[in-house]
Amino acid sequence: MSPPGRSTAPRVLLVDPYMAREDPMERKFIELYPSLGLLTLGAYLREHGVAVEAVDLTFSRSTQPVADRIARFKPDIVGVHTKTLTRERAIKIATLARTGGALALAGGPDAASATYGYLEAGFDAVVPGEGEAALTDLAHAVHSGSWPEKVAGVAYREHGRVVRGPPRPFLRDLDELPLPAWDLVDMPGYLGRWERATGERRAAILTSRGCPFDCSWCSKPTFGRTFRQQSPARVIAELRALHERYGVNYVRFCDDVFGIHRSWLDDLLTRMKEEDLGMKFECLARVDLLKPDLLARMRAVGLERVYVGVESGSQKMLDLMNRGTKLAQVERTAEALRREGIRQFWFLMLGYPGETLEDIDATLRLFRRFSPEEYSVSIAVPVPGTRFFEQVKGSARALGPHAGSEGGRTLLFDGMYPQRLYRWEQRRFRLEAALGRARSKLGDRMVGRIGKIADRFHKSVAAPLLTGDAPKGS
Ligand code: B12
Ligand code: SF4
Repeated sequence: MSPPGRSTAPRVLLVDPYMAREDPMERKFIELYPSLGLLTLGAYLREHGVAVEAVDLTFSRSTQPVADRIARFKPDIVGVHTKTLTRERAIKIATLARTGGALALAGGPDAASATYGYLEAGFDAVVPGEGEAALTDLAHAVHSGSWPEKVAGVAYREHGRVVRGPPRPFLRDLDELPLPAWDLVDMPGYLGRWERATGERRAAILTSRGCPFDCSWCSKPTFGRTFRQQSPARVIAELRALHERYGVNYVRFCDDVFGIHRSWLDDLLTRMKEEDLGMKFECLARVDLLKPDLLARMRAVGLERVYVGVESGSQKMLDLMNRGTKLAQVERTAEALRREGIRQFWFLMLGYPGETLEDIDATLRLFRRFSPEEYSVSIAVPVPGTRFFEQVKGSARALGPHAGSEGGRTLLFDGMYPQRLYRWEQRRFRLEAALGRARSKLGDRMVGRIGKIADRFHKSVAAPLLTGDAPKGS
């Protein structure tokens, strides 16, 4: 691939096609962080003799920066990070790569679950799993003129079907990963944006890969149910580097589930306290792991906000989702979070098969009882590869090109009730959240009365109309 006379190091251009201005969610949440996958890939490649550059389109308006960089850097490989939301743009970048004489390579969650689609749409190859070692080997192979077929962990297309190279085992020790190559992206841009919005310099960090739990709707195409974590010492080294190099004073732990092993977390918290970096933090965790005494410890070390997958206020639904959590644990955790003054962000899900109006009401009652500071109520998305998808695939509608915006907002399979009912239910949660916020101004009695009127209207007018159970003539 590379012309004679070029430097001996292979060249890889990494691209994040995500553009914040086009993310429908972005209007609500200002949560922008560079892709940790790409930063780690970049650092690992460098450590293994590959020249790396990156184009992160997060703050861009077009793909022109990619075309410009391909022309200047002349990479052997253009490696694109993929999410369903950015699929169309990723495909456009594959064309730019091939036009520029580079191998077009896709990796990341969407290419892992739709490998064939990416290959058919113009990518030469896909890394559907962990990327560091596979991409390093591929870069050296391509640079020396061979084709991906010999490289473990790489998929490509041959005679119209996907051929997967030999399987590649996961990295055994995550401590071997170098610190992310933050210099590849516009860290001052990200940090400045956070600072303007919150007064804090926020960055993301990952301490583990994978998740051993088995929620039936969760898609985990890259790491499956495996779980590996870095040592607390390695995590501290990364926190220190972020603090010293970039003045970061707030971190988001981006693990699928933070602190799965209590002894590990206790060790990390002790070290964070000793290190005294003065950093606040937030994380996503499960209610069964967040014991009240642990929350108190975490609060003392700087925990500000926790994302919790509450999902439903009905135990029957939690069981159907194979969530492995109990309502009593949700209640205990929500109470402890309130007591400790830690912000709680609840993830709730509507429309999962088996859910009745009574189950939705139970979720609303739970929400009303605890009034989390932040929340998101999505409509269950049957992602291919999950048990949920298998259950509803007969009626599932494929995620369209705007899947990122549809996912979670639109009913993508034949659910128990019509689409309009779920839209209405989402509005009920919005009203409930607004009432919760207005409680201090309106007082408990007034909020209670409005809530009761809304409930009566829902039960006697809206629900029958929206589900089609309205008496004739109504
Ligand atoms: C942390 C996180 C976030 C954070 C930070 C995002 C970021 N910039 O990294 C926040 C909250 C901001 C976020 C936002 C969004 N996220 Co998010 N997020 C995650 C989460 C929990 C971890 C991501 C991560 O760092 N993983 C660890 C790294 C090491 O893994 P990785 O990125 O997959 O990369 C490895 C391999 O995939 C591969 N690889 C990746 N890219 C490439 C490229 C090449 C060329 C190669 C060879 C290999 C390769 O190698 C990497 C290293 O081994 C994942 C779930 C998950 N476990 O992956 C969801 C996840 C990635 N997010 C998802 C979504 C949908 C979003 C949003 C689109 C939501 C929205 N706003 O609508 C946005 C998009 C924002 C963006 N910038 O892209 C989905 C994507 C699903 C899909 N098929 O598209 C996931 C999988 C969650 C899920 N199950 O639904 N997210
Ligand atoms: S939803 Fe969370 S806890 Fe459940 S399997 Fe997925 S990552 Fe693990």
